[in-house]
Amino acid sequence: MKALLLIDIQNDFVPGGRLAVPDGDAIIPLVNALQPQFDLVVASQDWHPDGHESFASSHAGRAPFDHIDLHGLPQTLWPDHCVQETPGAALHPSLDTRRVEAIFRKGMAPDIDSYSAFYDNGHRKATGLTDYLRGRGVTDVYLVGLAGDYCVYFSALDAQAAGFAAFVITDATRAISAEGFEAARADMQTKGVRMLESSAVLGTV
Ligand code: VGL
Ligand code: ZN
Repeated sequence: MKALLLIDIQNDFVPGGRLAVPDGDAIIPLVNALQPQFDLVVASQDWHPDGHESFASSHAGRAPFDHIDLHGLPQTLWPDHCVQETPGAALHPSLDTRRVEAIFRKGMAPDIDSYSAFYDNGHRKATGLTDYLRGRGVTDVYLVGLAGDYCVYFSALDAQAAGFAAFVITDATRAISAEGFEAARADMQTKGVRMLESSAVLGTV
């Protein structure tokens, strides 16, 4: 069983949003075209309370993209983004959600960030996605979405570590930084995550 995970395809992560990933919206037609190729489609949604401690605005004297220690974990500080119930936190209106059977929300605990759709950054609390996928008989997990150097990256590592075969569809993701994605790609490949292009899935080589 093959599952497609749609990672954080939300208004705040596309141009015009509060934490825009360059060209982030360009993946959406491809993501929509890919969905029928899979047995199961699941989405994740970054879903922060107002005042989340990953926001620079929660730390006096700090600016977005500063690095701090947050309760013992390294933390990049972000612009306020994906605040619960705001338009920026909504899934992008062009994303076809008709096949999306479940949406896993993350980043709700105010004191810890959560890049992966499977766990918070301290691996303390599971979202339940692993059990959900196992319960559905999933063996292979394909990842698309935003951002390639953060939430797609950490979700792919957790999928592979959980025993799924993990695949990142590289032309259906965009990164906050190109260098960040090159480092992420190298690390993912070292850990067994495979990279492929959508043409390999769509049969349009
Ligand atoms: C993300 C930074 C902060 C992501 C979420 O979806 O990649 N990045 N929160
Ligand atoms: Zn976030």
